[in-house]
Amino acid sequence: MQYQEICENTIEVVREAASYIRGKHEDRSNLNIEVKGQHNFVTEVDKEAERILVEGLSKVVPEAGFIAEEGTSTKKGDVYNWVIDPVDGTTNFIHGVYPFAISVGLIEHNEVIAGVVYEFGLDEYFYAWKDGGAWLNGNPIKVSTVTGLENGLIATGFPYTNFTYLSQYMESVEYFMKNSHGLRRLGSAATDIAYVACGRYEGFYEYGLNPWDIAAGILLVKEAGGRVSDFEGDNSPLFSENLICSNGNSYDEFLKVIRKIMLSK
Ligand code: 2AM
Ligand code: CA
Repeated sequence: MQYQEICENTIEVVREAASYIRGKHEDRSNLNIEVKGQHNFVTEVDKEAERILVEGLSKVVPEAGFIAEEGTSTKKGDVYNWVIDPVDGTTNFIHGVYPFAISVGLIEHNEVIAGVVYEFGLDEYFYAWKDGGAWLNGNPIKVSTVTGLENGLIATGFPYTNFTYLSQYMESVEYFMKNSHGLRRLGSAATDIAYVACGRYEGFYEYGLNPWDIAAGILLVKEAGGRVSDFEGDNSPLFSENLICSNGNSYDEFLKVIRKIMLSK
């Protein structure tokens, strides 16, 4: 497998889907919005964008299967699978606010080997391939070098449908309000994670995540020199449904805080 070539070909397929989504975003007045679950929406744009991605990516690695949010393909690969979110941040897309993003990762067994996050608001392509570093629009990116969460900006996603851990989560919000530069919640997990990779945020955490929200981001952060795990510290968090990621300098402190607050009671 030529990981770099796969990554470059993936970007071309993402460009096609992005061009379709951009056109639809300019004329959102007639969107056909369906409710998928509590506070969870899907539009015909998500579905058509996913169809474009599945069709294009099938040519990039023909033997690969798909784990795609809208279920366009149920093909499962023995070794390789694409993990796809055609629109991450659909609620933002519907309301006409940024960011929202396309997120595409390729996994070999359970390891992400190529990833692309394209964020529409700032027209930014974040991408990485295994052992090839992380990149933003052609330039290498690195996580920040800030030490200490109190000197950092932290991103998160609010629970929107799974409120099981809401009291612990609210405690974590209070903690970061008091012990960091601030807390941000932009509404697209893939974008948040890409922003950790390029050093804009020192850390990101959320529970109730799906693999397609985080697959590409996991590789971006690793290749940019940062660390990723679930709330327990397991560093293969793709299917864990919760994630922390941060720059290398702040990770140990971040994990300690999240573990203490989120896994209490
Ligand atoms: P989606 O737009 O692809 O569904 C984590 O917060 C992820 O949950 C988001 O990236 C978003 O991805 C999804 N999500 C779905 N509904 C949401 C909502 N009402 N608020 C926040 N995130 C939501
Ligand atoms: Ca989505």
